[in-house]
Amino acid sequence: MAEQGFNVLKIREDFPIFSQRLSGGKPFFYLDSAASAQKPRCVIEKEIEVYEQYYANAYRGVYEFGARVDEELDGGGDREGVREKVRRLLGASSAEEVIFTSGTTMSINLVANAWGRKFLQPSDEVLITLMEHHANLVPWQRITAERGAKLRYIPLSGDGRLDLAALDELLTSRTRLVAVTRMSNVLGTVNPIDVITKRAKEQGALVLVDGAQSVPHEPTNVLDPPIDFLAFSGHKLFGPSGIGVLWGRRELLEAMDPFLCGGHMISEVYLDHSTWAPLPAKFEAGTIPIAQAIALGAAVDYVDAIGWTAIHEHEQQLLEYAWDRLTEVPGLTVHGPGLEHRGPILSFSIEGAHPEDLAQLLNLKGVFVRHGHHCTMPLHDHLGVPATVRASFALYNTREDVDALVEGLHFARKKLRLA
Ligand code: C6P
Repeated sequence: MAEQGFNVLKIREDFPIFSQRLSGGKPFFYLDSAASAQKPRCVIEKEIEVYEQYYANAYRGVYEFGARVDEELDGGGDREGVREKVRRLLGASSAEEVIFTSGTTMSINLVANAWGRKFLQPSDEVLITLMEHHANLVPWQRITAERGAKLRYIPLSGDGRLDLAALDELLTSRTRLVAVTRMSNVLGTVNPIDVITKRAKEQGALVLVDGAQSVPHEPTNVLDPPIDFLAFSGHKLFGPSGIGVLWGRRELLEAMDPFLCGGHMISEVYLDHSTWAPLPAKFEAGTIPIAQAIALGAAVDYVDAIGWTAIHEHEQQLLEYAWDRLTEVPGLTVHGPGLEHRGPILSFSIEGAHPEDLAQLLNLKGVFVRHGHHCTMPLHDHLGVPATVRASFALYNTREDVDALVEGLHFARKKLRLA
């Protein structure tokens, strides 16, 4: 698929689920890709291929199937491995810096435990933001408490962007790590990682980027700006669930102790001590999700073939269309910044309507959205609402999805006697 050839209807044909109908033959409108994205046929087929043609454990068997699995993961012959595909996706310099995890949550927990437990001292500070997903908040809460270090938060401006004016006061020589999301899963806010990284480096702090929401929507380059860790989940990038990635700078990963211990992550084991395998095995204890990791490679190839420019343009146009159309719904407030500072995520409240009622009523019209606190309780406290409704878009969404959302909201308001 060439970049100029982006055709959303053709794209939808790549996703078997979009040929499904609801009971009674009703169509559905999937607006929950920020929670998990649908899977193209190439990803599904790749996973089936593994199970049907050469399934075996990874990094264990020298026999033909075992060797094929290892080749799919790490390359060999003229086959490019998944790790190399991910390296390219992230603009990293070495595939050995790509660690397979179960997802963003595991990746961040790995850093908090393996780096934090070893390197955080009682006078140190970790700086995160008020818009973080619990996956980039609770691990830091726990590890800073355990190490006697301090957790500080970058506040938000009135329109849901980071208050960068507060950075000078918060980011000091005591800051060891800044852990920040590139794209908020609620506000859609796209954070200026370049500005944050520059200021962090001036103070000698490391930077961890939560790429769970950004990696599926924009090109990623971990070397520009030069961050230290990046986490993302395969299932939000049209890949399988159960597989994710932690990328880390080699010298940091080498200095860290393992997080989980067991098979594959060791070099030598004696009765009284063990030594660690080189990267990436050191952080991949036990059996990785084999077929899922291999199929993640198919997902990376899929977005690669479509191209980020085409994906971005399509999603931005859809976002603009949704932004305009939602203004037609009386009493609706979209949380977060204006279009120029956000990705394709729209969380909103409607005066007098409970988010769960809205989600239920939208479901009656086949419109699938998420409601709740979206694993961001401190952010919702800041917004002054316990929950919101969220519509999120991916490369396969259309204006029809937006129209269905708006019609569904009019229907919901009527049902709730708001209209
Ligand atoms: N957000 C959402 O509906 P996992 O669950 O490990 O794949 O991803 C965790 C995670 C971390 N950071 C951000 C910014 C996220 O959005 C998520 C997952 C989903 O918003 C599920 S709560």
